[in-house]
Amino acid sequence: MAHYVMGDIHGEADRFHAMLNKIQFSQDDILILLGDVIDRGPDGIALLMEIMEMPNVIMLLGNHEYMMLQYLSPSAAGTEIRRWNKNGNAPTLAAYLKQKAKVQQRILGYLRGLPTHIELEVNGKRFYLVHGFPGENVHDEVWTRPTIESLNPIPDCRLIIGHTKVLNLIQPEEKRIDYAIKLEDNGEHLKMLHTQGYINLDCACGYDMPIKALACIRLEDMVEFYM
Ligand SMILES: [Mn+2]
Repeated sequence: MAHYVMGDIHGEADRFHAMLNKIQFSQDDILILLGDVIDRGPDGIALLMEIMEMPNVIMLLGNHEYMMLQYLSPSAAGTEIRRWNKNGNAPTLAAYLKQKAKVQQRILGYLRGLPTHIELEVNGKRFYLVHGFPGENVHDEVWTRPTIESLNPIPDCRLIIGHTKVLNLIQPEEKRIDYAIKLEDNGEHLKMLHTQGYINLDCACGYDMPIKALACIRLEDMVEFYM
């Protein structure tokens, strides 16, 4: 039995399934998803419906699921409509609207019940997992971005996050394209980022970027997997 953590999937079901296969994920294992299962890639709703049926998967709320809930709330404000529209919602919204009302309600109920963080202990090591960064409320935990220098505010545990693309943390904006081209030329992809304060798993899955990867880490031995 092992604990696996995966970063932002953003609608890439093929990569998700290939990763499950690669880690030989079984019913005895536990998988924690750091949120942002939906948007950008094509399969967000199909992925959500699959994950909802997996009893050994713990999903955390990402800012994209949070945006979806706000957008689909009867009292959604104009800014909430525009925000999700600007953030790659098209494939998710189209697939959601094709579902029967009952299924739509099940999806929203599932998303409303998602925690924003989880603390767990594996082999005597403590972990705090969250989509954005530890914070005081839902908004802060799903939206906050660290810098490369940010330290872990939660004592005595390793912090594992998603949300902020590794590339954006390790390169200033004007150097990102050159860096990405160099990685691609070398046949490499983005890897998770280990800083003094946290481990970031967001390797740009779901983006139109040749160097993207879906990242996964096994908490027992901190072995990393990429797909
Ligand atoms: Mn994301």
